[in-house]
Amino acid sequence: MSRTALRICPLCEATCGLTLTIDGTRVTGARGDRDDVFSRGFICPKGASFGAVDGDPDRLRTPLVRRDGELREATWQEAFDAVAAGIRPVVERYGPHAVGVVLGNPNVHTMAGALYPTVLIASLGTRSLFTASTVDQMPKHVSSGLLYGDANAIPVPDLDHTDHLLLLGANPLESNGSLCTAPDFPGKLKALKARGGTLTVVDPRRTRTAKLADRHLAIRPGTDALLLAAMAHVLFEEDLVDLGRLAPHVQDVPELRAAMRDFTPEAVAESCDVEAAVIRALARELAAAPTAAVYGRIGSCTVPHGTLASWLVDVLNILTGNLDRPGGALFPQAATDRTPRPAGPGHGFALGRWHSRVSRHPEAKGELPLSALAEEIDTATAEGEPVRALIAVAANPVLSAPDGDRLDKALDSLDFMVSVDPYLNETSRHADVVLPPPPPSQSPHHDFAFNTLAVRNQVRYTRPAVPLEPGRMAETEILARLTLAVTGMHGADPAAVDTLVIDQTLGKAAKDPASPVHGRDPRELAALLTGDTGTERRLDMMLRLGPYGDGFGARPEGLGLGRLLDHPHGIDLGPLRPRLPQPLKTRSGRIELLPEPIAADLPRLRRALGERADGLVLVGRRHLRSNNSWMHNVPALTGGTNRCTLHIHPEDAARLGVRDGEPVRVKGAGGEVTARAEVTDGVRTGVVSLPHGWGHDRPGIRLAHAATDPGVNVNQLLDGTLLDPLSGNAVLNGIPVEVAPVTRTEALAGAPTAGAPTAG
Ligand SMILES: Nc1nc2c(c(=O)[nH]1)N[C@H]1C(S)=C(S)[C@@H](COP(=O)(O)OP(=O)(O)OC[C@H]3O[C@@H](n4cnc5c(=O)[nH]c(N)nc54)[C@H](O)[C@@H]3O)O[C@H]1N2
Ligand SMILES: Nc1nc2c(c(=O)[nH]1)N[C@H]1C(S)=C(S)[C@@H](COP(=O)(O)OP(=O)(O)OC[C@H]3O[C@@H](n4cnc5c(=O)[nH]c(N)nc54)[C@H](O)[C@@H]3O)O[C@H]1N2
Ligand code: SF4
Ligand SMILES: [Mo]
Repeated sequence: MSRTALRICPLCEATCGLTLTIDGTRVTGARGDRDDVFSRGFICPKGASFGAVDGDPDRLRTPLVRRDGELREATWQEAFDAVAAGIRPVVERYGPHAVGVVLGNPNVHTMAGALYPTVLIASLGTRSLFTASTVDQMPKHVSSGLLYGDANAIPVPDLDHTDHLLLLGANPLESNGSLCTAPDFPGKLKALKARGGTLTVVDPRRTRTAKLADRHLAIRPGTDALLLAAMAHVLFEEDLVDLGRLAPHVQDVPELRAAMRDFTPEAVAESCDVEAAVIRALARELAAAPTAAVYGRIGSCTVPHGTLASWLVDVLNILTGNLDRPGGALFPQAATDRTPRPAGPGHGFALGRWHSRVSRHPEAKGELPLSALAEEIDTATAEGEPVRALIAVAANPVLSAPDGDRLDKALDSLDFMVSVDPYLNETSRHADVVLPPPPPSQSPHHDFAFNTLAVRNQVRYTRPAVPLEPGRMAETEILARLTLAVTGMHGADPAAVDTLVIDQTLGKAAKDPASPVHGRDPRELAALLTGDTGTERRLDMMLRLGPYGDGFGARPEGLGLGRLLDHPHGIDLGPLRPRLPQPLKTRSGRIELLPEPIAADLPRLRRALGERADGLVLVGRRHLRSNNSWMHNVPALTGGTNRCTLHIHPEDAARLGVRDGEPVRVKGAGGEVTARAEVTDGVRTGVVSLPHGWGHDRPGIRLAHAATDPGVNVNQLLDGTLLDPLSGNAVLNGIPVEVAPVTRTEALAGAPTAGAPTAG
């Protein structure tokens, strides 16, 4: 006897609504929910494999606690006792900064990850915070922080309405989009073309997205900032700057014009490998389009000038009047956003309020670079204590961050480590305690983060599709108990964490003149909250205080949890709308077009004008049926073209004597790996490509299927020293490598090679 249940897909940023088929407690099928107000039935192969991902037999079912050197099954009580006993002495003896916190990508895909880590970090008081953001989008946060005064104010391209999209370093046909939540991104690009719009893709690889484009520019990796600066130069030079209605909200236009003077198309052409005439055409097309949006992602962020490139993306949208207008790039307004405050000067955005101990990296958004995690553990300095204990939540930095081998050793040297993770993998194998969350079918879902990045305003919530299995603990409760255990309140009622947050939030709102509950009694408000769990009550509170909320009765037709539950397929809140100047929180109250830290970094970009390394550089790639480091254990999603092979252009292969299908050695500053070559003109000359998230061959992991075709860890080629200085973001693309065929004798010696065809 099967039934169906709705579940928002947590497997990528597109947030599609799924209809799950459930037999007993097992998810046996998944299809797109045609009535979902946002995704309208769209599904991809990962979503279709929801049941297999959810029911993976290698998922841990009980906590593990290390005893006599071995991780053994334990009760939740024993596990949290061990956490308190492991972390508290480190805090008491060495202070809170000796406890590191590592937050990985899946935190943005769970309600637990959205609601609890901030409380954990604040109550622990540690500055040793490392997250996936510094191997991903930190440059965009920094550029938004500097331009708009709010690191989370990220404009999103209006995919459904734009006439012209310039897309750099993104491959949404495989990734399904990022910092731009759009179910059926491929369909939206096709619709753009069908309505007569144009798509330009800038990518050193001829990706599936590039194949869809009207124009594909195979840029040299790492040079997008130069290309974009030259486009800004042309806009000034040819008098194409037109801020339109943005004009009263923007400052520093003349200063920007002067700063762009040296970046002529002719000066950047050779570095970028894009002809000057083409760069001029790009700028003219952008200015001429009725509406247009420039959008950059991984390939524009994880490079040496990541912050400058991210800033220039917005600069071009601003100079052409496309920021904050339909068809351009707009600021979404999510249902759980804070009460919008009246427009006016804000506190601005500060960078470098503290520094990492060893390499003196500045903090950004309260975080230190993930690239520096290993050295912060394994290097003693006079500055202060190294990280001696670690709390990792949904993070696999041994594969995701530079120099996994060094981190692997560093993790082994910790006094104590706890991982909240469903798998025993390359990182969690080092933990003294592993706390496994339930599979997604047993968790509630709402997208706090991705709704602030969505191409249409909407709100959806799905309760657990399957009840918690006996012996399981909700991830929200795991994180609440973890917070209590590490802050000296071990054993207290986990509901206390929610109560604390609710009291604080309502207390603040009651004092805020802009809030619909200004002047009301916070206790009376708290009593009005609905929901079966603390998590639901917090969602109810955020919805009711939010921009569409019922204001606890002030706007009776507004949103709350009850209304959301009445609309299981979600509530549409309309297209993105102009919002400026309200989102601005800069000290000037305007868009600060040429902020001082950016101006101070431009000389570095100017120096890059003359640079052109002649060796090979490596870029990454994603595959539709994968997700970073943790989805190689699902047979339905591996094999075929989802392989850890080295893409290399036929000309480079011929020059180096590399043959298709044969093993090649790839050497970088941090180490070397051996992978099978895949000779293809899908990658331009001078560039090779390996995907990340592979290398499942370390001892002690429990990933039976992944271990049959482990692949190699591309991040071993990095030594962790290459960073974008403003954001601390790792350089993961455009890294210099040497490639050579593995000689016959070496091959006979039988080193395992990534990408070898597997049996069956
Ligand atoms: N070379 C190279 N390296 C890269 C990238 C690249 O493009 N190239 N991309 C970078 C990017 S953009 C990112 S975001 C990072 C991602 O790297 P990480 O932040 O390490 O994220 P994942 O590999 O997605 O998953 C991390 C862990 O979360 C666990 N997990 C899965 N679901 C859940 C859950 O519901 N709850 C909990 N608690 N845990 C869960 C998984 O088992 C896994 O151990 O990798 C980065 N590394
Ligand atoms: N199927 C699948 N989907 C995913 C993920 C996954 O692992 N698999 N990961 C998720 C995560 S965490 C993220 S952050 C997003 C990322 O989403 P996207 O940004 O779309 O990620 P990629 O597919 O890696 O695309 C990056 C592209 O940049 C190109 N590139 C590399 N260097 C340069 C350069 O210097 N300049 C330019 N212009 N291009 C360059 C690469 O060739 C690649 O095609 O995807 C998310 N969705
Ligand atoms: S596109 Fe993303 S959210 Fe949609 S079904 Fe696929 S993995 Fe899930
Ligand atoms: Mo990411």
